[in-house]
Amino acid sequence: MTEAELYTLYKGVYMLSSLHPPDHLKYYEEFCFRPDDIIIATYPKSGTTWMQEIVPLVMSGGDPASVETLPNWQRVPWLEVQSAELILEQMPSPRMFATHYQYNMMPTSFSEVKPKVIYVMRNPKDVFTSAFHYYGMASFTVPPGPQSDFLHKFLDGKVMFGSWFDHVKSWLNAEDKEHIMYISYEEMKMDLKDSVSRISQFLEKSLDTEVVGKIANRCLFKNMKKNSMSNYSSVPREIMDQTKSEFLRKGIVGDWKNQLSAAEAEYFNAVYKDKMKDVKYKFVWD
Ligand code: PPS
Repeated sequence: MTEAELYTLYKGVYMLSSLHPPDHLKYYEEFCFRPDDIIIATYPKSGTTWMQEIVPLVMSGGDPASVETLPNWQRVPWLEVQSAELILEQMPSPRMFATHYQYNMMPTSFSEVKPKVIYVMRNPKDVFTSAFHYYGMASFTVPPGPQSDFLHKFLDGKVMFGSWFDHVKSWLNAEDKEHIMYISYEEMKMDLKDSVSRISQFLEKSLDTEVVGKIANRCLFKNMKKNSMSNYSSVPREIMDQTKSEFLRKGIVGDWKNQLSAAEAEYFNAVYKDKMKDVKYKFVWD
């Protein structure tokens, strides 16, 4: 299957035609946010599922009921994917949503209401590595083909939700940054307790140290991997073939070193340097 068969160009980026048909995109365009909504915004493969575990636990004060009974896509639904079972307008406040949209794709109501956003970033070489395996196991994406081909597609933004560079730059250049928390996958790996604590402060949810510790423990890779509500094990094999690559695959920092050749890493670095030359943000991986 090719890009032309599986993707639609929407606001200049590739979207999956099967998951995001025109009526879903229109619905999102007209969506009305509430001031107490919480949005997890990510470029794919940057830590979305992880945050879909952390934020509900923070908001419930550590009560695991929702993460034990609801799949991640129901407890923190994607705004660009609508399902008949879930009417977002009927969800009680505070609602939690995920989105892979770039900042400039967000609808009018978002800039008017300014709900809280947690924007998760990850070293793009690890995002590439994770995506390469994911595109190989998810039947709704264009198969990655040879790694060198996929590398060019990734660096040119010819993949779902467009270019990593455009995505990250769009959110870093957002207006009204006081309602956006920026955090990286790497910081979460380095100190999950501290990350949970910072997230709870940003969400104005006061938690004692013991609860923070319990949440961090639940959200460790090895523990989330066992949670059938978060590991995509209920998705049929025809849609996600986890015998090819697990959704919760390795969960580490720096796996790109096992994936990219020296020449590929050098090329990646050169593109990165050029595309990120005007960005002042200090990334953990730089
Ligand atoms: S998606 O498809 O965009 O929703 O994917 P996303 O959840 O953003 O990213 C998937 C990667 O995140 C890893 N992951 C974790 N790493 C560490 N700890 C925890 N708890 C965790 N949960 C998910 C997941 O394994 C994917 O990364 P890779 O490198 O492929 O393992």
